[in-house]
Amino acid sequence: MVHWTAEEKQLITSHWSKIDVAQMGGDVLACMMVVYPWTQRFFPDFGNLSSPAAICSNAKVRAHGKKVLMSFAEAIKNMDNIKETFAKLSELHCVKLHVDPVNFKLLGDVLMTLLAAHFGKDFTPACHAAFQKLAGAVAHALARQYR
Ligand code: HEG
Repeated sequence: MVHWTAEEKQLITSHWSKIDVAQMGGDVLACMMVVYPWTQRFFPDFGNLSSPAAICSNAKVRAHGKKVLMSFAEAIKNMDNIKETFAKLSELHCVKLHVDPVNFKLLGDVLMTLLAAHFGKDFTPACHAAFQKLAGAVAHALARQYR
């Protein structure tokens, strides 16, 4: 189990409360699809993904991104129990969708970049480290069914 210090928990919850999950979620998923274009193939029903502009304004991309970040919110509510919280989602991503777990990490990296852009100087190294640890725990929990 991942151990969290009181400072890590505080940094994560205080910053998380200041983001717009729908906006950030849409941006994260769109950015993942633009920067790592092979991830687009998991979403064959999403319609027009023909350019960065098309991806960024695609309503299905944005709605799915919101869902993804809402499950990060669940992780934050259940920080001491992330593995169990993601048991069902792990089954979906591993057994049904066959998403290569490398992509979980890439999504986490995109989230770090966008959090840094959003918070600027307030995204201190300690804050970055805490969110990196959270993204790592989420990726690990999602990949659980592969192990
Ligand atoms: Mg996944 C569905 C969360 C990475 C591809 N993803 C979902 C759902 C959630 C979720 C909450 C909806 C589940 C449901 O409807 O029951 N995804 C999630 C998280 C992460 C992640 C927290 C974090 C790393 N997903 C991820 C990556 C890919 C991917 C990296 C592919 C590159 N997710 C994927 C697909 C679906 C979901 C194809 C099904 C979409 C659909 O058919 O609606």
